[in-house]
Amino acid sequence: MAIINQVTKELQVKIVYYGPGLCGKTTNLVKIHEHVPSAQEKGKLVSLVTSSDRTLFFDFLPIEAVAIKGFKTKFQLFTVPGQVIYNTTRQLVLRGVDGVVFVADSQYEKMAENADSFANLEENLKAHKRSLAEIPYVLQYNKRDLSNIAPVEYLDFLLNNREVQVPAFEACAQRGQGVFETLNMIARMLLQKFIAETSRAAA
Ligand SMILES: Nc1nc2c(ncn2[C@@H]2O[C@H](COP(=O)(O)OP(=O)(O)O)[C@@H](O)[C@H]2O)c(=O)[nH]1
Ligand SMILES: [Mg+2]
Repeated sequence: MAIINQVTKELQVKIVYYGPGLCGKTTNLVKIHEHVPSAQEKGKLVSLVTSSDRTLFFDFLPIEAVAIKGFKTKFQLFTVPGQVIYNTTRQLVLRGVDGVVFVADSQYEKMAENADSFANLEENLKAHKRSLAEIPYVLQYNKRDLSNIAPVEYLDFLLNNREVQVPAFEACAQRGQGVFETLNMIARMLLQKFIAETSRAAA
C-alpha cells in the first residue's frame, strides 16, 4: 500500500493513530513534533481542532527519515477524532493506511471505550476491505502515570489476545515517555514489510 516513487526514490508511508477520545493521540504527535531534531526533517503539525481543543478532523505530521536501500522515507502521521459521532471521518482517514498505532487509555473506567474503539477500527478497515491481519500495528497503553489504571496483563487480555501478540508499549505521552518507542517499532515493522515485499518482487 505504501507509495513508492521509483524516480525520486521516495517511499511514503501512512501511519494512523487510532483510539478512543482523549486517550492521548494528539499528545503523541505533539511530542514527536517537539522532539524530531532537524527542522528540515519534519513538516508542520497541522491540527484541526474544535473550540474545546478536541480533534475535529485529524492531526497530520509529516516526518522524513534516513533512507533504506537508497530510499528517502516520508512518514505521514495522522490521528483520528475519537468521538463516536465522527465515524465517517475516521473511515476517511484510514484510507490507504499502512500501519496503525492503537492508543488505549489505561484507566479502568475507559476499558469499554478502548474495546469499542478497537472494534470500530476493525469495522472501518473492513469497509476498505482491509484487516489487521495484513496491516502492521502496535499498541500503546497510555496514561500509566495515573493511579486508577488497569495492569498491563489486563490490557493485553482485552486488546492483544490473538494467536500472535503484537508489540505493546506502556506510555505517558504527556511526558513524552513511550512515544518514540511506539513510533520506532511501527516504523521498523513497516520498513521490514517493505523490504520483504520488494525482495519478493525482485525474486
Ligand atoms: N495523565 C495523563 N494525561 C495525558 C497523557 N497523555 C495525554 N494526556 C491528556 O489527556 C488529554 C487528551 O489528550 P489528547 O492527546 O488530546 O487526546 P486525543 O483525543 O486522543 O487526541 C489531554 O489533556 C492530555 O494532556 C498521559 O500519559 N497521562
Ligand atoms: Mg486528538
